[in-house]
Amino acid sequence: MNFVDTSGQRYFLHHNEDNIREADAIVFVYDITNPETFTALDQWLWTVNRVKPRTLPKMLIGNKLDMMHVQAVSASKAKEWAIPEGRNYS
Ligand SMILES: Nc1nc2c(ncn2[C@@H]2O[C@H](COP(=O)(O)OP(=O)(O)OP(=O)(O)O)[C@@H](O)[C@H]2O)c(=O)[nH]1
Ligand SMILES: [Mg+2]
Repeated sequence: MNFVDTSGQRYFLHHNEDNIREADAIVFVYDITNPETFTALDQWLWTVNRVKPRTLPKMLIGNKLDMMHVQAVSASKAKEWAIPEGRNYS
């Protein structure tokens, strides 16, 4: 199994289409202390959905759980994002 770690920077968004095309699953990771990383997910999802069938397995992970004391994106908000299309949230 190969894992491809892409840059989260917006500049690279459209430079990832080959990686996305070859993927069997996508893991979206955001930083629970940084709302911008959460709002950026929509653009990533849009790009993924544009090049792959919407049925591609997807998972959302909230990173930096050790920083819960400065959490800025609630788990319920993350679940709201994840659930509509059957995406898993961990
Ligand atoms: N406290 C804490 N810091 C973390 C955790 N994971 C990553 N970091 C820190 O967050 C910063 C960014 O981590 P990266 O792994 O570079 O993040 P990235 O999403 O790969 O960033 P790009 O590749 O630039 O898109 C670094 O300073 C890491 O040490 C975590 O679980 N907890
Ligand atoms: Mg990185």
